[in-house]
Amino acid sequence: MHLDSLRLVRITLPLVVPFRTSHGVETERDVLLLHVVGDGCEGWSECVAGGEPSYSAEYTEGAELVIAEHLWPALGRAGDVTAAEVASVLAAFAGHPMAKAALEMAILDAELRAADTSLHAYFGGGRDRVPSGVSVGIFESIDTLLAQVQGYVDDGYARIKLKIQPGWDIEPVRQVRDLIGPEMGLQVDANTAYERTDIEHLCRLDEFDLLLVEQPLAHDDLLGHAQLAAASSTPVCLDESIVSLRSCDDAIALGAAEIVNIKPGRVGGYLAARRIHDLCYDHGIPVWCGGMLETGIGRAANTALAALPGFTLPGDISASSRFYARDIVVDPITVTDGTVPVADGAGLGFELDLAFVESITTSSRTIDRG
Ligand code: NPG
Repeated sequence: MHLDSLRLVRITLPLVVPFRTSHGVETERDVLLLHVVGDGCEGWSECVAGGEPSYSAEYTEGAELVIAEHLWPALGRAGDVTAAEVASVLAAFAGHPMAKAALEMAILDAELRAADTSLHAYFGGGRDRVPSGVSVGIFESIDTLLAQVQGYVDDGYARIKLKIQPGWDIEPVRQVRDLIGPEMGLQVDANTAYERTDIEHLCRLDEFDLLLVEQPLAHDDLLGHAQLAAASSTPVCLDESIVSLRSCDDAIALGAAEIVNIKPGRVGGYLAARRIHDLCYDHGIPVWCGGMLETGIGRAANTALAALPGFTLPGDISASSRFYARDIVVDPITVTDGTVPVADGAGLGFELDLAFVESITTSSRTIDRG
């Protein structure tokens, strides 16, 4: 594709309820959208970086800056580029996987739309619906948590994921397990809130028959996760630690990853995400698709990824209404019988509600090829 211009659009989307994790509370998302034009085609994407550098070092403002000042000019200098070449052109720059992923994603959307094909077909087809899980934040009281969980059970989700942190773990998990019964899938996510010295404590989660415990220790503590995996009967799943194909390969070899959460933004894009899926599949390691409070753009692409055969566990691909009163796509994702449809329209499979995007735009700038 010959790249002509890139528009960087910032929008603010309020969350329907505040979302608290071990990192803090989010009440709205400051989202960076990318609109790439070239060769008579166009593509959109969203950058999944959050408003603050808490989940990872990336954040919206920084992502916009590095794209505008470094990544986009480098793509311009590279001549015509395909989505498959974006990662190698941008490899000269350290870090910034979410910013890089957003550029690859917009170019991929443009290419697929030009070819009138979907990301689902590009990935080889597969299932046309995937199981949907919901992620539940931390609350002031267990009663409030139970009321929220009951609402999601009534909505028909296939599994519940609870955010945990020291002081909010054994008791909330026990009561949620009692509420939803022994059959329903339940898992927990600590977002790196524990230390190696907590391994014995974390083993107390074993009695609740969880699908997995996600990223209890620091992102760079593969050995600690391997020690927990050896001590605990609950499968250890890695999220923040998996930043590349190599880190995934290492984690599997060390016994630190019995399950892997794949988030395209965290690993530099959907094409790297696919390769990580293939690696895990070859090793018999189950994977599932994580969520980063995406709008309908990212959620559509996530459904296509989650249709691959190694995604044997429900993803964090909840209904749009779980987080947003109004989405920026025309056909927001909904959950039926615990599943969501895999987007199969051309490109990443969404249709943007441009008028709504415009109405919530806080800044917009267009950069030419340069
Ligand atoms: O459904 O998108 C969703 C939310 C899933 O809990 C979720 N995401 O740590 O996995 C996580 C968490 C997250 C949200 C991480 C936003 C980073 C940013």
